[in-house]
Amino acid sequence: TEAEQRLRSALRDRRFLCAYQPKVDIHTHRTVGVEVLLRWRDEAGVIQGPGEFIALAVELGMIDDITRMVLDETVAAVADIDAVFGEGTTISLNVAAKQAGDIGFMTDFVGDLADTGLAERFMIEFTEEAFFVKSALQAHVLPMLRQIGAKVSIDDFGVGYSSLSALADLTADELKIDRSFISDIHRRPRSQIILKAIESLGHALDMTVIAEGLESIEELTYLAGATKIRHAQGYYFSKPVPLEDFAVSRTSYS
Ligand code: G
Ligand code: G
Ligand code: NA
Ligand code: MN
Repeated sequence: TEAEQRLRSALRDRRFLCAYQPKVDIHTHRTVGVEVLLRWRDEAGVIQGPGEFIALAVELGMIDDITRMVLDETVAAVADIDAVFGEGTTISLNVAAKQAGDIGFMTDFVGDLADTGLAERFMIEFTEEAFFVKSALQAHVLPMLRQIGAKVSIDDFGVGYSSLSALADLTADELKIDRSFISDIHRRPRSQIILKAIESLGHALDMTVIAEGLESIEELTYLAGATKIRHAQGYYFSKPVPLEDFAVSRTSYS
């Protein structure tokens, strides 16, 4: 297909690049981490989100190469990441659901991560969907990551179908609440009740709880005043953009 051709040529011509989005402490406004999000420079030079490309890459078996490329680029950028966001900032990478259950791929990936000598700097975000392959994660993948000192995040929490059972069996460091719960939270009483329940569940299980998709001061004020959620990520602080677009140091967002 045409989309397939574009994907293959983008990989060949190195037209993929990494965008970075900070995770910020909503009380101190200090940057606590950064998520790496794949971008693609189209034929006209415009930077595009992955859109359907991630799903297509998974389908075509190209996602493993893409994931390695993201790891390589990020490792090469560590000094610059530290310069922008602060020394030792945790760096989060996404792994697709299908990869999470592929023990061969995950073994190689964890090996690559260990070889960088920087495994302790990294957090791997698995979408809730990945927790469908719970037994592989629990028995193999999470212990391997823990062994090398990398952290684990449960991404997009609350919108999948296995949320609570995943939490029962899997140990993760971070619980990232899906942005559908954060959007206009100050005006949605029923969502507020659910959000608070998720937050207390996460904290009771010893996880860092982070709100995804924070866009407005009203949402921030609500989170800071009515919940114990400490971390947030979203357009309110910064869109995901290439590292060189952070013109000034962003160790904090006050
Ligand atoms: O900005 P946003 O459009 O980046 O991302 C859209 C989707 O693509 C999200 O679900 C995100 O998790 C996913 N995504 C972004 N970068 C990567 C990546 O490097 N690997 C994988 N597997 N998914 C990614
Ligand atoms: O990995 P994950 O599926 O969580 O990907 C995060 C997605 O959310 C990316 O597509 C990223 O660009 C997007 N995103 C990050 N911050 C915001 C925000 O404040 N609002 C919205 N609508 N999307 C966001
Ligand atoms: Na993510
Ligand atoms: Mn997410």
